[in-house]
Formats: sequence, C-alpha cells, structure tokens
Amino acid sequence: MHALIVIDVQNDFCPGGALAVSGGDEIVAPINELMGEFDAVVLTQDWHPSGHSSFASSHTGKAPLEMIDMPYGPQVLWPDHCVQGSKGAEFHAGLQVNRADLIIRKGFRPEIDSYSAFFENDQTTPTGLEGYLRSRGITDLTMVGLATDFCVNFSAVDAAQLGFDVTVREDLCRAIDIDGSLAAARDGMIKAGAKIL
Ligand code: VGL
Ligand code: ZN
Repeated sequence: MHALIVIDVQNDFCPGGALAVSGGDEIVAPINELMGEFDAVVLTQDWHPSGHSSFASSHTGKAPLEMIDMPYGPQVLWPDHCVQGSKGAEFHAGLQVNRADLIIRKGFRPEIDSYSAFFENDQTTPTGLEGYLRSRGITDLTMVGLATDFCVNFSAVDAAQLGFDVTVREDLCRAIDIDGSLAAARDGMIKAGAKIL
C-alpha cells in the first residue's frame, strides 16, 4: 500500500503568502494529477495559534530567519504564518483537497514547532500519522510539497527512520533554501535512506 503525502500546500507558502516559497504554486496541478495513482492521499496543514513560539514577532528584538534556543534545541524564527483559521493557513485554492483521505494538522502547540508530519520539533511528540498509516497497512510513501528543506525534509527523514519506504519527488517540491539548507536537507534525506527523484 502506497500513500501520497502532500506537505503544507497552503497559501502562506505560495507566492503572495507570508512565508512564500518561490514557485510554490507551480506544483499544485501536477500534484493533483498524481493523486489518482495512490492507495491513500494524506495532506498536512501547518496550523499555528497566533503568537506561536516559532514566530519572530513573539520574541522581542528578533527578526524572521534569526535563530533562537528553545528547550528542545535551536529553532529558526519565521514571519507569522499559517495562523489557525486565516486565509494563509488554507490550502491553495487549486489543490484537490476533496481527494484527501486524511488531513493532519501540526504546529498547534504554542510552545513547540512541528516541521515533520510525524514528530514535533522535540523529535518525540507524535502527530499520530504513523499509527494511521500503519493501521491502514501503508508501507510506502511518496512525498511532495513545501518546503523541500524544512517540512518535506523532516517528514521524509522521520518516515525513513520509522521504516517506511520513502520517495521524495523533488520536482513536486519547492525550497526556502536559507544558508545552504537545501543541500543539507538533500544529504540528510539520503543518509536517512529516503530516495530523491
Ligand atoms: C514550514 C517553516 C515554518 C514548511 C512550516 O512547511 O516547510 N517551514 N513552518
Ligand atoms: Zn510553520
């Protein structure tokens, strides 16, 4: 059983959004076309309360893309994005959301960020996705979405470490790429055992 995992194809990660990823909207139509080839389709949705601890605006004197030390380790600070219930948190209007079997939300705990679809950034708090996939007998995952070097990367590494057979369709992902983060993400995904296409 093979699932397509569509990571964070939301307005705030597309051109015009609060944390726009260059070309983020280009992947929407080809992702829709791919959905029919899988036994299951799962969408993830970055879903932060306002004032989330990953927002630079929540830390006096900090600007977006600066780093901060959280109890669980270093954390990049972001512009306010994907605030629960906002337009920016909605999926891109062209994405075929109706074809999803499951939508999993992440990043809803104020004090902890969650890039990965499987574990929050403390690398221990589960989102529940692993249990869903296993109980459906899903062993293989193809990952697409935004952004290659953050949420796709963390999701792919966790999935590979959990023992899923993971393929990242890099042509159906777009990256933020700060300070070599894309190259580092590629290395990390390959080391974890994910295949990059
Ligand atoms: C993401 C930064 C902050 C992502 C989410 O979807 O890659 N990046 N929140
Ligand atoms: Zn986020």
